[in-house]
Amino acid sequence: SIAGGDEAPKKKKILVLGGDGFCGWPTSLHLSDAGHDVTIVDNLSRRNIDTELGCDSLTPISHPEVRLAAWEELTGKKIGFESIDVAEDYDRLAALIDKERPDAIVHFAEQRAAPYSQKGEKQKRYTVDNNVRGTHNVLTAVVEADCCAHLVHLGTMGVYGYGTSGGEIPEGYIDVVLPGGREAKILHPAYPGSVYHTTKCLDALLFQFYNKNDGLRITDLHQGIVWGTNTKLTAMDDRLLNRFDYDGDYGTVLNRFLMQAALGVPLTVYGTGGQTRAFIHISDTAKCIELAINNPPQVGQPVEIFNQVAETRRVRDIADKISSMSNVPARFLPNPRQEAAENELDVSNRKFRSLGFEPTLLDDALFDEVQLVARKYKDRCIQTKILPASFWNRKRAIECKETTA
Ligand code: NAD
Ligand code: USQ
Repeated sequence: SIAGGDEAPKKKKILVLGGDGFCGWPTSLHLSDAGHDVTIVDNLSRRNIDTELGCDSLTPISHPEVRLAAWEELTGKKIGFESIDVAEDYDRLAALIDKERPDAIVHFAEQRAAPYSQKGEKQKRYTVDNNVRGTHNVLTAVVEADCCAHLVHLGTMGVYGYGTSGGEIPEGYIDVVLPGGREAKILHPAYPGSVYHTTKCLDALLFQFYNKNDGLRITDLHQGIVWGTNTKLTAMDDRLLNRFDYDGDYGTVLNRFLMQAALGVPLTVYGTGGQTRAFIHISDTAKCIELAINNPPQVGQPVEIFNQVAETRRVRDIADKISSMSNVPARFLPNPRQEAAENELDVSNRKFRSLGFEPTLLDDALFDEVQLVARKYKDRCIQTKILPASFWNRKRAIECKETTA
């Protein structure tokens, strides 16, 4: 059950791990704007990976110090910043949690690109080490500090797998009859489709254990693909701009298509484009996280799981829509990924809806905002970074390289 009734929204002390990233930055501003006392914890690894990949956000993003000073100058509100590697600097993370005793910890601080996680042995190992270790460090630090922080983790719809369930995907749990006849509610089976998605499944088991063993209050948000760039807060000033990933590793499908349309580059549809996925706008990401923070699970309640999605769409339908708006054709590429060519996807988002979430839909004209941003910064695009650059296995790599050579 969603136990919001007895805990009315109040000013909370919130740590936002990964608060310099694409979802974390607008969420930090949203929470600060709502009156919460926010501190960002980030090791800037995402900015370093840009350097490693020879690519950059399409939008010019300011250094965290500049961003935070601009926010204070414009609103009078202060957001703290701690440069801590959640996976590597356990002692500093634990000391921060012990000192601050936050009411809530929002955990975005993971390597989040499926293609990057499949790129090679270095990236596979980094993704597992960074994500699983980071999550476990946070859990251990909360237990050791004996603080009652509510952990709100950004998980993924990808933990359920695509095309495997046949019916509506529930919010986290399914009812089963175990061998011997006992009825039980268990986590939905995990069907990850990349090393990255696998780390989110491993996170879920860590949450289940720490919830059961130590009584931690945890909400896991199974989020769909986030699209859009700016929220009304990041659009207030150029120094607050949010990042826009467009490259083959970090760019996600809808933003990539909108950017490609703005540049007149054929839309990169992988395979038949029959993949159906869940989507949510960046403004709704921030609003849903606020709803989750304001509605923590009760002590003793199992891990709360919400599906953080607005709607589901098929990749080729999105390409058709953007093609007809822009007159830029789609280009069907051999799929660099190992995934079902076609799948249906029906997802419940009843819990957020019951808390008042009114999702922004793809038809709501926000495409214009993304395309305006893409057009404004199109000279920053390195066109050679648009094609896929990571392959799920050797067979996929050979097929793709032969076609795109
Ligand atoms: P992002 O890469 O833009 O942001 C992640 C942030 O975490 C970066 O600023 C990075 O520097 C930081 N970080 C990573 N490892 C860290 C560590 N060990 N210590 C400290 N900081 C660290 O990613 P995003 O798109 O903002 O995604 C945030 C979270 O939301 C991720 O966990 C991701 O799995 C989840 N999510 C994202 C999407 C999406 O479409 N972007 C969809 C569903 C779920
Ligand atoms: N795709 C294309 N063309 C492209 C890019 C992608 O056809 O140019 C296809 C992919 O093959 C895939 C689908 O679009 O079938 C989605 O790919 P994506 O890169 O937009 O999203 P994904 O890899 O699933 O990952 C993103 C985020 C990740 C988050 C996940 C939510 O990077 O952090 O967990 O979305 S979900 O997909 O619901 O699991």
